[in-house]
Amino acid sequence: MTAVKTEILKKVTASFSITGDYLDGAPYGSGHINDTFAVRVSQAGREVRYILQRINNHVFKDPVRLMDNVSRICDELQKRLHSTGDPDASRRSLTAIPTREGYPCHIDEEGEVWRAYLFIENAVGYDIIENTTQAYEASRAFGEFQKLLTELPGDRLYETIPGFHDTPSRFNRFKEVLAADPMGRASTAGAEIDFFLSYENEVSRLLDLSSQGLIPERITHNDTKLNNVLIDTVSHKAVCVIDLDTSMPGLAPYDFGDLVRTSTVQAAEDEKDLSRIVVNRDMFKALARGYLSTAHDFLTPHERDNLVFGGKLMTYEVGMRFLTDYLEGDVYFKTKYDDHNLVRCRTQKTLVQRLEELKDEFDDYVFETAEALR
Ligand code: ADP
Ligand code: GN1
Ligand code: MG
Repeated sequence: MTAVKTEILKKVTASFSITGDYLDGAPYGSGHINDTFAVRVSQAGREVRYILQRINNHVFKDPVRLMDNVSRICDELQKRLHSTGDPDASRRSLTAIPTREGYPCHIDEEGEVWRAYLFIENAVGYDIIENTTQAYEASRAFGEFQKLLTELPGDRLYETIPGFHDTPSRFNRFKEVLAADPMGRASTAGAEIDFFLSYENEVSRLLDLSSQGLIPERITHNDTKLNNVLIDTVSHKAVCVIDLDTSMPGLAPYDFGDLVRTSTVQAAEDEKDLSRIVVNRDMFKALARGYLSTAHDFLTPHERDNLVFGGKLMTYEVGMRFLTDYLEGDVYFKTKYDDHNLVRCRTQKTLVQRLEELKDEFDDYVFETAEALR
């Protein structure tokens, strides 16, 4: 993250329809893509927080169209939540604040694109899963997110990153970068490269089922890592799904899959001690129960039968993306040290192996849980 001075945050805050006196602002959260800040404003003596984000325009080529998706999704969520009389509706979806001129984002003198959201208070996102309540709640919330968006009116949502979960395209890109080896790093990642190359015959499974009409396109979140859902600090219920930048057409197993990747192991995504990459069966079961509690009504049998595979595929895919980024010189994900992406890749590789060992047991559990809900 390029450092952002507090005067800049103050100026950017002033460009949004935010009233009151600016107090301060600081980097916030642990996302890998955008630059996120929490700013504090005094409104008639009451401190109010906002989230300001500098959208990564290397990753998102058209932030204005992206914000159009976000507004449509948030409006629909609010409409649906209000219609059920939810007393906490305003905390249950993001609310973007327009600029003073009424635009969804602000473009600063350097061409950087900013947006502002109401800060959702008394709720936090977890980087590492702590208990099965969190697993159940996170998964229930992402299932509900899909459910509430099944009838979104209007055109197909804009694809903010084309081919985001097109694993075969990502596989080809990995091979291209590997062949070019621009940083001369391939020799330091031989075992990882061989591992990711060896899955060629599995990378297109979900897209093949989709093109055969067996798995439908839906509006999915596509980045369902655990810290992209905020959980109430008092009730421990999931409050709000956040990070809607990749919410767009996708397949249900992608969303369940990234939950499996990020919520079944009680270790960090960049854990170096691979003996700590142990899949907690109870976390998986809570995820399955939570997701099916909200998604069971609309899931087709093929979607349901591929949820567990989604976990392996999403873990494989992001592991390969970390490896590709390592080979390319760390141009996509934020990194904290030289081989950070390689370390992340190794963790994902280990998790793919662990998930393969549990595949049959997990498939059976999903099947039985879904049958019990019929
Ligand atoms: P990234 O795409 O970089 O992951 P996110 O949109 O996920 O960015 O935001 C980064 C972090 O900021 C989140 O993990 C969460 O902790 C926090 N955050 C984002 N939006 C809000 C919000 N509206 N209210 C409270 N916290 C938020
Ligand atoms: C990124 O934005 P964040 O940190 O929630 C990435 C995901 C990866 C994830 C790995 C737009 O998610 O696809 O799975 O890192 N988001 C984008 O932690 O590429
Ligand atoms: Mg995030």
